[in-house]
Amino acid sequence: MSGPLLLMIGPASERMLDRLAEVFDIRHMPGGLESFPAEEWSIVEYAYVNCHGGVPEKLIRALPRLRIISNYGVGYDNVDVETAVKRGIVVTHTPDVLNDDVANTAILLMLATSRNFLSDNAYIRAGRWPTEGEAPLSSAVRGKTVGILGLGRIGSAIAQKLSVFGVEIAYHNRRQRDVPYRHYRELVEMARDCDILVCVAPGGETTRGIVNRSVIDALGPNGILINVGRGSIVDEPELIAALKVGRLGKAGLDVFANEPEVPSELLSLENATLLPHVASGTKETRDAMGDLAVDNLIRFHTTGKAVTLVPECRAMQN
Ligand code: NAP
Ligand code: 8YV
Repeated sequence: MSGPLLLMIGPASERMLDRLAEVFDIRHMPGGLESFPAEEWSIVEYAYVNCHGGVPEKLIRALPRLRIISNYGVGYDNVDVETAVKRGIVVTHTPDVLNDDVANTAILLMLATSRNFLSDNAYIRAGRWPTEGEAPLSSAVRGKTVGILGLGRIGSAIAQKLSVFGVEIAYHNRRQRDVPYRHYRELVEMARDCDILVCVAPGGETTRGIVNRSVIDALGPNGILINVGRGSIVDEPELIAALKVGRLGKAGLDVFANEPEVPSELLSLENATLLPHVASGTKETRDAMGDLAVDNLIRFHTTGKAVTLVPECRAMQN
């Protein structure tokens, strides 16, 4: 293929590669910048990214003609957007198409965690039912207060789905929204008032470690922490310490501080329900995310305008 060179950072599906190959000359970068021939750095205008290492400042600086970075995922804390904006590089992401599955995963995690489904599953498989009798009782979500950290696209979908569970809903955002749920200016106050805290805020410096020891302690020994946002939002060592001694009741986690590594202490805790970052991981949603990531590149190439720019870049296309 003789089209413009497209740098691929991270995996893409066959469906995506087939469409991209009709337009671009695809080059993969399997192991960092050094794995990509230096003589081609100066001709790259298009980049696709799907990995947590992402596109740091060093990589942007090494590609002087870069014009667009298409991120596979709605969260773009893996891309140095500030440096990209300064260089006039458009950054795109894949919002909305994953709201439903990510919200479903948050609800599944919340129910599985409060109802002890994974430890009950282990209990029956270990043959303990006939010998030890009934498994320990779990806790209902009905009548509880669920605090949502990050009432945006996905957080709102979670709140909507929660409406059939008989729970009270509260939220913490920096800005109050016109919604019928109680807004808390301080996260720690919301944690004090709620039974279940669902984190679905973005990663990055403004949210790093905001679920800290004070927030965890405010949630308390009967509290449940659910995280489908980013691992960096939660102080992971503090979370583990609290789960170990029962200062926090339980946690359901889809995201971790240093993925794909998960601390062994967390793996051994029965009061933690763990998923390997699969909240958007259905075939249908991943296809929709892939279609949008490819649309952004092809539309930008053919019309000069991408489809779903991150907020920091929207002014570039007006
Ligand atoms: P969104 O629509 O931008 O919503 C994010 C919400 O977080 C906004 O309401 C925002 O409100 C709030 N927020 C941002 N910074 C905050 C801060 N410092 N303190 C308190 N609240 C803050 O984003 P979305 O589409 O719902 O996605 C949210 C995040 O979910 C993504 O960024 C990604 O990290 C994560 N995600 C994870 C998976 C997964 O597979 N586990 C899949 C998809 C998305 P204010 O601006 O008013 O504060
Ligand atoms: C991942 C996500 O992008 O959209 C996001 O922000 O975290 C997920 O959908 C997906 O796992 C691809 O890496």
